[in-house]
Amino acid sequence: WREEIAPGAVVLHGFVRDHGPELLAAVNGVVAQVPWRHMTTPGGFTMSVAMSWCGNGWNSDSNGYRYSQRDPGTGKSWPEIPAILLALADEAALQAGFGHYVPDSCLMNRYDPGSKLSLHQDIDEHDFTAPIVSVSLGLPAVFQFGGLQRSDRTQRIPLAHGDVVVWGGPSRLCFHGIMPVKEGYHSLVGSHRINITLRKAL
Ligand code: MD5
Ligand code: FE
Repeated sequence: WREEIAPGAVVLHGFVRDHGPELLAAVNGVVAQVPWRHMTTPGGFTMSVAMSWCGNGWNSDSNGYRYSQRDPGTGKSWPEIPAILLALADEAALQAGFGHYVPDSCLMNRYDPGSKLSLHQDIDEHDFTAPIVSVSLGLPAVFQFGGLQRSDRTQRIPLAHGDVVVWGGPSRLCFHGIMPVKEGYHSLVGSHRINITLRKAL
């Protein structure tokens, strides 16, 4: 079912619950080319979340964060966004009321038990009028959803395998994070949570 948790933030519960195997195959195809990696934050910390990506890729180093069309190491373009992810993003955005959606970047996060994502805003994309479509697979997690100021109070939103959230409108720039993922086992994904985000980055 569809639940609007704040203006512009729409949870599509179970939206891709029946497509786990195809989605995981798409993730694994990308990960074969862009292996999971733990990025270093500009502050010098190693993230507990492992990342991969396709479309416009992601870089974080001492210079900060930015998106790039190519792998700065090899000069080659990052892999294309798999068709199943483009189709899912378009359907989810449409269903959430944002109209047709064509993302140019897809970031994937792998959380192992204990991994977390501290409160932050996604502000490195060029077009804040476009929503971000986020897909949860595997172990459940508790999402922290705040306001436009870091100090604003946060709601805790449980996210399960197959849930899709569309973050647009006034919620696009809200602070958010993921609480440490609890130990567990998912029959398809194993001891991980995987989150896929589709974005308009460049
Ligand atoms: C996750 N990933 O579950 C989340 C899902 C990230 C990240 O936060 O940056 O990789 S995306 C959640 C999101 C995106 C944009 C806006 C808001 C939430 N929001 O306003 O709460 O791994
Ligand atoms: Fe984020």
